[in-house]
Amino acid sequence: MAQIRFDVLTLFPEMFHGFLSTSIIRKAHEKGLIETNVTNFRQFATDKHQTVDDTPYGGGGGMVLKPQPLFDAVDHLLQDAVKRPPILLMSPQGAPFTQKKAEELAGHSHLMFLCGHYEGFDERIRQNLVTEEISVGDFVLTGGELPAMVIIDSVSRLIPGVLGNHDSAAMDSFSNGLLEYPHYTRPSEFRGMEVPDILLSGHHANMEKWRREQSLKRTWTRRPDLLKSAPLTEEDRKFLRMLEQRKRSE
Ligand code: 4H7
Repeated sequence: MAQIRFDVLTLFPEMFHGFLSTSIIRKAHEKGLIETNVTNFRQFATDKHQTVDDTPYGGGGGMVLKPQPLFDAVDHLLQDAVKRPPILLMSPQGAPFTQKKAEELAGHSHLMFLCGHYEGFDERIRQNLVTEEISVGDFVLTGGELPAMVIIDSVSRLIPGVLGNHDSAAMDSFSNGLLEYPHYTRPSEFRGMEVPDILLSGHHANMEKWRREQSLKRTWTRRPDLLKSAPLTEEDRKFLRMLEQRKRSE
């Protein structure tokens, strides 16, 4: 049995085909570690035009997703489920998605994603079907499909066996609370642009120190907010005080 099953409810299942059949996510399926089931909830509409949306009560423009097709789709998908999974609604009004949330979701064996288009969902879907509303960032998209793929991707790579040992999830940015240090590969000089000498020195301790300082400097410059919660050593703090001092004396 797969470690985790993702059910996706969308009007545009084809948006998921490329994503699910590429690279690491494809391999995770092939290894039987993850299972994905994408359903077009239009098939649960009951009229001959397969209507899933309607005009809003109270007037105004735009269309609203009707409750019935989504409630019926969820009932159908969960008819044999022993336990109700978290039912996630992707929306700009949701709680911000973070690495911590990805780790929490990766602890479940089943997740369900509701992806909407149009102006939005009938509020009864939010209140009586959805267990969590999530936003992947402060911007507006035409639908919830890309956010669902973002979440499926970030959760899948946390499932044991999905990543190779080399790019294991414990190794990356955010697991240490800092941004990543710069990476270089051969050649040591390309169009006059050189690789920092220290990385060519072969001196392991110095290279590690350089990488740590580069991570700290990058985080300090680009995302100082992350420094408040990152686990820092006394040596890290000393380096950050040096950066502050250097800035003040500029
Ligand atoms: C729910 C409600 C997620 C979903 C409204 C979804 C950004 C994010 C959507 C809407 C999303 C995110 C419908 C509001 C289209 C905007 C033009 C789908 N956008 N939409 N309107 N940040 N859009 O996670």
